[in-house]
Amino acid sequence: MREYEHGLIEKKWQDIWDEKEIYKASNNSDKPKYFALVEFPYPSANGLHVGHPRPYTALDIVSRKRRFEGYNVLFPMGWDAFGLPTENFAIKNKIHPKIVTENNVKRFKSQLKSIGYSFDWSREINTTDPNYYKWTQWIFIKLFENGLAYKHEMPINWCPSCKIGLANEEVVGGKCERCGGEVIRKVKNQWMLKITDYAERLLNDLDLVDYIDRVKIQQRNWIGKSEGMEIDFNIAGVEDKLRVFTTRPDTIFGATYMVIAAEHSLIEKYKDRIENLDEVLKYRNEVSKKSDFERTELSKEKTGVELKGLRAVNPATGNEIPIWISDYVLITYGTGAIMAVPGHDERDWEFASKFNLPIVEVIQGGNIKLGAYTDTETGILVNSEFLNGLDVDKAKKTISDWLEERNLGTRKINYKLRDWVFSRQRYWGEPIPLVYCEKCGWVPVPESELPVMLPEVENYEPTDTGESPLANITDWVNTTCPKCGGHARRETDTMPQWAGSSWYFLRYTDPDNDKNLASKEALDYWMPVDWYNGGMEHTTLHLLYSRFWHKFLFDLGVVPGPEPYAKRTSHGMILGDNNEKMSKSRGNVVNPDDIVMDYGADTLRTYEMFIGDFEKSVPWSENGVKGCRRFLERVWRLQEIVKDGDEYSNKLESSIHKTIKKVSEDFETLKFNTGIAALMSLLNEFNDVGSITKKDLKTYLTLLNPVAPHITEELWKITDLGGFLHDTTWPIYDEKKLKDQIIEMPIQINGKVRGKIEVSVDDTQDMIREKILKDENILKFMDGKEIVKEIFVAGKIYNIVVK
Ligand code: ANZ
Ligand code: ZN
Repeated sequence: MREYEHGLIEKKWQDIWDEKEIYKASNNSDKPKYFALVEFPYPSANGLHVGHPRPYTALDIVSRKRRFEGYNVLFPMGWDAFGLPTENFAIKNKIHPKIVTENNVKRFKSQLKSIGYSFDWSREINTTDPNYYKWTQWIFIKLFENGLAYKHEMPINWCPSCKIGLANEEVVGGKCERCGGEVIRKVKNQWMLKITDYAERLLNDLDLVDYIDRVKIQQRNWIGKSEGMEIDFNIAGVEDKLRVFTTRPDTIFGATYMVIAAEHSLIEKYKDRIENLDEVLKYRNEVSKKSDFERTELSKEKTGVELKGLRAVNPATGNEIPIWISDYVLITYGTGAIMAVPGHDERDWEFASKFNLPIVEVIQGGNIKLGAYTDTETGILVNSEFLNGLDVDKAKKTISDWLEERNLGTRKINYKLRDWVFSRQRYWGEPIPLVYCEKCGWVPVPESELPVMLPEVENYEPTDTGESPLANITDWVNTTCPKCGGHARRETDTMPQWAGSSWYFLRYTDPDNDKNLASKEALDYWMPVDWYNGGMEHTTLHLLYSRFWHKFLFDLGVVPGPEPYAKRTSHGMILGDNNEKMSKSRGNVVNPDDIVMDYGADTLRTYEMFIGDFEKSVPWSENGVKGCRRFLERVWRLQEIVKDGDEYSNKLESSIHKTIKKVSEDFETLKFNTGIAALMSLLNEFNDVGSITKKDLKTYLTLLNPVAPHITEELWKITDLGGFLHDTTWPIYDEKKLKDQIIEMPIQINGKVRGKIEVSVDDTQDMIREKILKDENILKFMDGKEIVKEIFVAGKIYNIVVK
C-alpha cells in the first residue's frame, strides 16, 4: 500500500475535476435545479482565514450531496471587493486599490482552490468589475426614478484631526480608530434609500421563508414595528405644539414631564425663551459626540437639563409640566420627543428619581414602590379620570378615540428601521450615476452611458473638506446635463460596500449578460436561492438590504418572486485556541494554507466540520486537526481489507443502513459533526469485522466524499470500484434493515445464561432451537436432561428449562 500523500492526491483530483468541468452548472437542464449560496468574501490583504472554510465547506457538502441526488447544482463564488480596508491599504502602501484588489483576489482564489471546493468558477464575479457595477448603478437609477433614493441632511462620523468621515465600524468608543482623537458628528447631505417603505413587507414576508429562528427574530427586532399614537402637547404661552410618539397613550394621566432629544428643533426655535440656554447648549454639545448606542445604554446614569421658561400642557390633565433635554431620547426615533411616565417606564422612573420629578401611578401594580420595572402591559387604570377601572387594552382604545376626536393625536405605526444612508465620501466604491443640473436638478446618467466608470486619479486619499476624492477631478466632475444639454456636475459620492452585495446572487445566474443584470430565463430558472448560509453579523444589514432590493426588483418585474432566499442558516465563529477571537494583534491566527500543506485539504475540511456544533463558536485546536488526519489515514487503509462483493457484508448491513440514514439527515440539519462521528464509528466496525466488500466501501466513500472529496475519489480509483466517485449516486437506506440483522442471542438454561449464539433477526424459533442443539458448549449444561419448557423472546433471549 502506498502512503497517504495528500499533496499529490489533492492536486491531481482538483486538476481532473477542473478539466472535466464537473462543477459547471447548466442554465439548460432537465434536472431539478439547486442554488446553494455562501456569502462571497471580501478579498482582504490578510488572505483567507480559517473562519472562511467553515461555511464554505458546509455548503460544499450540501452541493456535492445534491449532485449525487440528481440535481443541477449552482454553487458559485465571487468577490465583494469595494470598500475601506482595500482603500486604506492602498493609501498606506501607495498601490492603486485596483491592483491591491487584483492581488488579493488572486491569493484568495488559489487558497480556495487548494481546499477543493466545487465552485463553478466559470461564473466568478467581482463587484469592482465595471461590467458588474454597471448593473449596481442601473438598480440605483431605478430606485431613484421610483422615488426610493433621495438626498437628506444626515450626521456622519467626522474625525477633525484626520479630516475624514468614518464608517461606524471605525469609531471605537467615540474615538477615531486611526488617530485616537475624538470623533464628532458632522451633518452632510447624503443619498438615502427608502428601505422604510418596505418595512411592512420585509416583516410579513419572513413568514414565506425558512430562516433559522435567531435570524428571523433579529430581523423582526431590527425592523421593530411599534403601534401607538402621536400626541400633541401644547406649549404654554405660544402657538406651538410638541409632538410625541408613545406606545402607551393609556398612561397619559401619568405624564408628568416631557423629554426632547438633544437635536430637537424646539431649542433653536425658542432660544430667546430658554432662560438657561448656555447650560442647555453645553449639554447638547456633550451629547452630540455620543453614538445612539452610548446614549441609550440602560446601565448608565441618566443625565439631562430642564429647559427653563418653556412648559408643555398635558392635554388629558390640563396641567403644565416641565420640558427636559436628555440623551436617552433619540432624535432618530418617533418624533424625537416623549411624554415621560415615570410610574410605568423604567428609563423615565430612573430619570424622575434622580431629578425629583413627580411620579404618578396610573396602572395598578406599577413600579413606583419597587423601584424596578414591573409588567404594566396589563393591569387596571387608576388616577386617570374617565379611564379609571378600564384594563390597559380598553384604556388604550378609549384614550386614542378621545384624542383623535379632539384632533390632539393620531394612531401611528412606527418602525425602528431607518432609511439606508447610501453615500460614502470615498474613492473605492461605485460612482453614484447621477448628475446635478441647476435647471433640471438631479438627473440620472442614461442607461446607454453606464457604467459611470470610476475615474483614474492621482490621489485617492480623502479630502480635507470631507468630500469624496472624486470631487477634485474637475474633468470628470464637469459634464453636460442629459436632459437639457446644459452644464452639470457629477455626483462625487460613491456607494457603500453593501451595494454590490445586495444583488450579487442574481448575477451568478447569468454572469456575462451585457443587456440585463441577468436574463429573465436565467432568473426564472435559478431563483430563489435554495439555501444561503452566512454570518450572524450580516443578519440585519446585508440580509435586510438584499431582501429590500430584491423586493424592489420584484416590483419592477425583474425577478420572479418576492424573496431572494428560500432558506437561511448561520454558522458560529472559529476562535483562537485560547478561546479569543483570532486576530493579528493577539497572535493567534491560524493560516489555512499551513493546514492544507501539512495535513491536507481533506483534513482541514473534516476538522472544520467536526470541530463542534456548526451554529456555535468554537476554539481551534491543533490536536483536533491531528485527530482528523489520523481518521483519514485509517480510511486510507481500508484498501487493505476490501474484498470483492456486490452486497453489503452480513455483519455490517444494518450498521451501514443506519449510517446512511444518520449522515443523510445530519448533512441537511447543520449537524455535520455528528454525521462525521457516525462515519468514524462505522469505520471502527469495519476494522472490527476485519474485511469489507466493495459495496460496503462504495457506500462508505460516497457518504464521506462531500466532506473529504479527494481521498475518497482516490480510494475509489485504487480499489477499482468502477468509473469515478463523482459520477455515483447518493446511497439510500432500507427502513427494514435499520435493525441489527445479526445478533448474539443469550441462551439461558434453568435461569442461567450458559452461552450465546449468533442468529439472524429473521430466524424462526425452530431454526434457533436447531442451532442450540448443535452447540457443544450449551449442550454440556443440559447434561442429557429432558427439555420441559422453552420461552423464546424474538430478537432477545432463548430460555430453556430442563429436568
Ligand atoms: C409613554 C410611555 C409609558 C412609554 C410607558 C412607554 C411605557 P417602542 O416600543 O420601542 O416603540 N420613546 C418614543 N420615542 C422615543 C425616542 N425618540 N427615544 C427614546 N424613547 C422614545 O417604544 C416606544 C416608547 O419609547 C414610547 O412610549 C416612548 O415612551 C418611548 F409606561 O411613551 B412611551
Ligand atoms: Zn439640465
